[in-house]
Amino acid sequence: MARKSWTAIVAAGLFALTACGGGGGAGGGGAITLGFAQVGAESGWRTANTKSIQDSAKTAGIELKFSDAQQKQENQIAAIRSYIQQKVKVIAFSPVVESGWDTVLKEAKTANIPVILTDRAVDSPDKTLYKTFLGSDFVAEGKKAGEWLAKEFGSAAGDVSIVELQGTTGSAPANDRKKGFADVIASNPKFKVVASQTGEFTRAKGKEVMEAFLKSQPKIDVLYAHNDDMALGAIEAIEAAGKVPGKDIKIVSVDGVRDALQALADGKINHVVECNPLLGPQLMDLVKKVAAGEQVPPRIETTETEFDQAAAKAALPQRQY
Ligand code: GYE
Repeated sequence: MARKSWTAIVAAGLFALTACGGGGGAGGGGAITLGFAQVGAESGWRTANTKSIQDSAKTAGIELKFSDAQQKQENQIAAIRSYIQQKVKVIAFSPVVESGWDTVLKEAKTANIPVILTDRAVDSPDKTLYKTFLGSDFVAEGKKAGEWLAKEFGSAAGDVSIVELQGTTGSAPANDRKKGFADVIASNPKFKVVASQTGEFTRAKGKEVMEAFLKSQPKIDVLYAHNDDMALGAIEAIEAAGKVPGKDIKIVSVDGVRDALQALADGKINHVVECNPLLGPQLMDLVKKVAAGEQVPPRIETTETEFDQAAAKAALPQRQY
């Protein structure tokens, strides 16, 4: 077993050397080699994010080594270790969860390979373990969802029963979107989150958990989904239960992928908070800068909007993803 993995590592190392002729490796000339450890392919957002990274690496002339961790932290750690072994020039990754990265990040630092966090953050207290973070303010996104709710149900009499579909347990967007939303709705005691569970950011799980909510909860007024895919899965469950999504149960979700904007235009979703997946071009600029040893800002946030029905209808014809 041990012999086998050594052989694989040595083979990978040899391959890297012959494939890039040392060009992308530490200290070499030629194309910059970027190792990117992606979370997975769990959502429409993620698919758009992957495409943006792959396309913009090509445009920028950066040699991309890409891996898909299938939503598992251990796979991402293994991918990062293999990039260190291959002596890539820069490592970037979107950490599936917030905790547990210090060891592998220290290994990259010791190997003198700069790391860029994209999309999701880590909770490491040592900020020297990575050069920068590029992504969204997820707490602000959760707040926007809460503010929409407060406006929509501001004058409603009686309690408002909310069910919440959380993203991947322990991930930055799940933690922060939950917090931002909770902070806003806490100001009015009539807002009650009656059930909250992870739907792992996928349609299938969103549907499954919503089915369970519909069985266990006598009254559901609102669904807050941490991403569009879970909301879209939940819509199927709501319709199968003989209820009308967008009317009997109001829905607010985060991302802004085409299918969700279509559901919003069709009246099945009521509000979508945007989270921008098109991080590729900005990431490639940062890769070039850190590869050249330039200073970069510690945090770069993307600009985002919100969609009501009219905005969704207007945006749909040009929506890229
Ligand atoms: O909202 C969700 C995806 O990390 C911002 O991950 C990203 C989230 C996105 O699975 O759809």
